[in-house]
Amino acid sequence: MSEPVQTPQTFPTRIFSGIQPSGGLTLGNYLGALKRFVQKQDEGIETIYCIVDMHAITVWQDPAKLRQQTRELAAGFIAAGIDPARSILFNQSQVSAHVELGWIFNTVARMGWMSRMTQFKDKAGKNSENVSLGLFAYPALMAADILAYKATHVPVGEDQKQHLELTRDIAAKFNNDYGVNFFPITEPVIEGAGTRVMSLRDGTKKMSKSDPSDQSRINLTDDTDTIAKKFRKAKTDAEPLPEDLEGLKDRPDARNLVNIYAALADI
Ligand code: ATP
Ligand code: LTN
Repeated sequence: MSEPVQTPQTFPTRIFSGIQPSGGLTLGNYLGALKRFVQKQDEGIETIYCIVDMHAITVWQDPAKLRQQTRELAAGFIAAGIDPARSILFNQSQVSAHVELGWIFNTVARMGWMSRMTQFKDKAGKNSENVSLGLFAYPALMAADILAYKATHVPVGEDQKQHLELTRDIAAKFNNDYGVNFFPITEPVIEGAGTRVMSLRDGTKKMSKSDPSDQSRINLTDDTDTIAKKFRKAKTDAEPLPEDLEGLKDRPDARNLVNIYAALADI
């Protein structure tokens, strides 16, 4: 892959991030993404947030449901504290520049780079001959989302780190191939507790809005009773909590609950 170059000072600080309207928001989305989106907005930085519907259709979506989920996700952004007067909030399919630049990046990204993307491998599984070409090209469209706005910083959860490294490689290769300094080398913003919230049923798996078990996640629309019940039933182990972090090392389920507590209590 191309050598990453330093972010030149010529690019003003600008935040961009996106969430797919592929189902209801989880506590993982809130702690890993939304909460940080709001913090960046409140710091007075220029913030652009996108409902990435073109990414959602890389797997089958019922059109009427997708429309509904897009509206619900917009409501979720606003409920979490995104203020449309201070942040730009929109859906991806309304701005054709995303797919236009996405095509150009399909010519920049290499097959080898794309084949190493673990999210594709996880989502395609044994079915890789039968998934859409869009699912494979997904990270090039994500790079286009970010670089169409020359965004310098992207807050995301831990699971998106590899996609952001690919975004840096695409920007560097484009700049290098054309002998320009056109795109910034974007920095991921993945910090603090809650960047990787795990399933309440299995502390080694990511909490996900697409997990078949509703018990595995906290939905942002769950009521207080349901949330308390899910935490009480969450998988743990027989040991008491240790004195220090080191003691949580090989205890993924207990570690997850402590991590969630730390993220919510800001400690
Ligand atoms: P799915 O689980 O169905 O793949 P998702 O919940 O990951 O979907 P995305 O739209 O892909 O939803 O992710 C939106 C944002 O939420 C991303 O920045 C992602 O990193 C973050 N995120 C998702 N799940 C978690 C999690 N369990 N912990 C922390 N951050 C998460
Ligand atoms: N792939 C991301 C969603 C996404 C995104 C983006 C995140 C699409 N485009 C641009 C940050 C910046 C995911 O969370 N699965």
